[in-house]
Amino acid sequence: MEINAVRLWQRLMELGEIGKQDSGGVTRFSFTEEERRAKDRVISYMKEAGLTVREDSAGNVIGRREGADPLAPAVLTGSHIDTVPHGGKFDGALGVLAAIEALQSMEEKGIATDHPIEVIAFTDEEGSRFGFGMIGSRALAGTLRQEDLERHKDERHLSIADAMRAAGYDPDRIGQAAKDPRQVKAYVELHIEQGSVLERHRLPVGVVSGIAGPLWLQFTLTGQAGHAGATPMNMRRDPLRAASEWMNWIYREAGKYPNAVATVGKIGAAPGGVNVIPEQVEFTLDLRDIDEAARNALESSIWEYGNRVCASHQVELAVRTLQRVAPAPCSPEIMAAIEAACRKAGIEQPPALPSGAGHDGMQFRSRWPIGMIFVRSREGISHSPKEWSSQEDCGAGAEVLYHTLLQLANERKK
Ligand code: HGY
Ligand code: MN
Ligand code: MN
Repeated sequence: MEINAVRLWQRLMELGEIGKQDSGGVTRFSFTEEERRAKDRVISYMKEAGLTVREDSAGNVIGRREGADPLAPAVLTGSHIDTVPHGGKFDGALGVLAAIEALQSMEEKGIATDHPIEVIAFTDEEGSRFGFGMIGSRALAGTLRQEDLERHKDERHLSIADAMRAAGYDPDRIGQAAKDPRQVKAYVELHIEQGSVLERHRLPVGVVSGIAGPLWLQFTLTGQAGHAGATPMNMRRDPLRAASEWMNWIYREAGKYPNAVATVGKIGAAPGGVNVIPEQVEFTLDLRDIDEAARNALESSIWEYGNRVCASHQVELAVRTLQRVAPAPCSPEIMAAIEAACRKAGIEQPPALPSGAGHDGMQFRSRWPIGMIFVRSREGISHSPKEWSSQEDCGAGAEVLYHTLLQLANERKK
């Protein structure tokens, strides 16, 4: 094995202590003190690996290893170190730390590459704090807008811009984080699968064929508050009744699509009294499919049913689109490089599989080729304190990333 799997594991466990909760999970939201400590720890690892480290105007931490040809476009790799609430210690962190491990191993072996390689820890991939994710990768792609930073707010009504300023960044400078596509050759990310395909195949590593696109909607239904005891059932304008009928219909409808998934992750009722018919209900919908046409068809049927069920309960409906990310296919060339790297790592015939989860790479879909390597997740569990991948599988994934980066960084651009 070319990489040092023990060092990688130690760093994974160390980073997993930052933001650790009593639940055993990890909570590290963007522009918070926990995230700052995690970034500083990652910066120290990057320096140990001999990388030149900088933080861009969007808070992305970037470690660069020069290539023989200083003008050659860079090969990018990395992932995120922010988490969902009570998340696991592998989601995102594995991709950042394995990339650092790969470059440190190259350095220790005195291996040069033609192209420079950059490891990036992206700001706020999850969207946990502001309901708007992939902030750092959007900034790198040049698609992050000032209005995005003002529009999305956290639970304390602080905007992304406010939080950036409080953390010492200048939101007016986010444009400076954009990368010129001519300066980038490829992007490849190692990530846990967060599903159970690899476990079913009894394989440690897989090659990602494409990334399903998340659509996040926020629905607000407004009816009439009333007395729970004195208001007959047929005289109510109950938004929670409309919402529950709608949600059940959404789950059944999504089940008719082969690759679609629909999740209501957040719900709130106001004023929130046991004996009060709610006046207002708000809930979020996370809708995904690897096929954009299927997701669009499902979305329009959901809107149609929603309008009907709200009208039947005389409830008003307002909708906000929080984020709409198109599904992203992976580059066949990078997939081939990963397959060759698997053979070098002693893993024959790794399966190609789609990613149901979203990832930073999808922000680059129309700018430079992207690829992803998956590592087996125990019982397919993620976004949970029970998220787990073995030391051996993490090492295997990092070994495949090492060989993939060497291939991509050494091939002369055609
Ligand atoms: O939501 C996702 O798919 C990713 O974990 N941000
Ligand atoms: Mn995640
Ligand atoms: Mn992730």
